[in-house]
Amino acid sequence: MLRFAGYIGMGIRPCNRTGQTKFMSCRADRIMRERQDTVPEPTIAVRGVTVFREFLDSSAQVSMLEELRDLVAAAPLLSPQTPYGRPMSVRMTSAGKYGWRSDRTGYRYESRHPSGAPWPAIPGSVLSVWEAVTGLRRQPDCCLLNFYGAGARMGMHQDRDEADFSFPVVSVSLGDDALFRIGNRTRGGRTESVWLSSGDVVVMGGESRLLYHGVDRIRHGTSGLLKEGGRINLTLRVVD
Ligand code: MD3
Ligand code: FE
Repeated sequence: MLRFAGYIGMGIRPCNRTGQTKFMSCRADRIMRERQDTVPEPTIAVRGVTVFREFLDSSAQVSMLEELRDLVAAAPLLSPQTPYGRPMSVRMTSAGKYGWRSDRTGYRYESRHPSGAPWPAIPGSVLSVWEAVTGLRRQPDCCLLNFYGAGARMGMHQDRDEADFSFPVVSVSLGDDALFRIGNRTRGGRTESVWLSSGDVVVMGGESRLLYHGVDRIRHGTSGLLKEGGRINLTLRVVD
């Protein structure tokens, strides 16, 4: 189901504090053996952020999307407000032990959708990506689903609502192309931008975990995956 089109190098580097380095290298060895008959496409690493281009082929994208439709049916998309009272252009929902929420009172993780229902389980296809690129036995606590319709964007921010930054954050892009911008550990300064396309997987680990980042724009209608266009980004995080 998964196509390991990206070169597995820097991406397989979670925290060495977990004491799983041995397990990791075994796994990396196995992936490399499995990969010997495939031609690795180059993976880009920008400031330690690793991009696995077309990690998911189109059939894997379609089957993941089917699981995401069930997820959104169980936990409908929300239009979050920023703590400054402005509406976010990205619509969001979550799966897993925690969902990430934003409203007038701030950003936080919560155990339930505002409907009162617990968040649905993280789909198996999504957990497979996490396992393949991180090699961690620890599963993520949160799968945040961001939906970008025409004109949606996400301002520069850090992901720092989690307890342990030694765990990586993994992102899966589906649907329309997005211009992703990567900055620095503090706000401002020089940035570098990368276009992300459907099926790309990004790993932010180690030094890159606390870099400012954002999504400047979406090229609406560049992918045929979603009939009405739009982009879905999944971010997987260990929360506590
Ligand atoms: C780089 N989402 O949900 S994912 C977010 O495409 C978020 O929807 C964006 O930023 C999106 O918080 C970007 C890629 C990403 C996620 C976390 C990072 C890049 C990161 C943390 C550190 C550096
Ligand atoms: Fe983020």
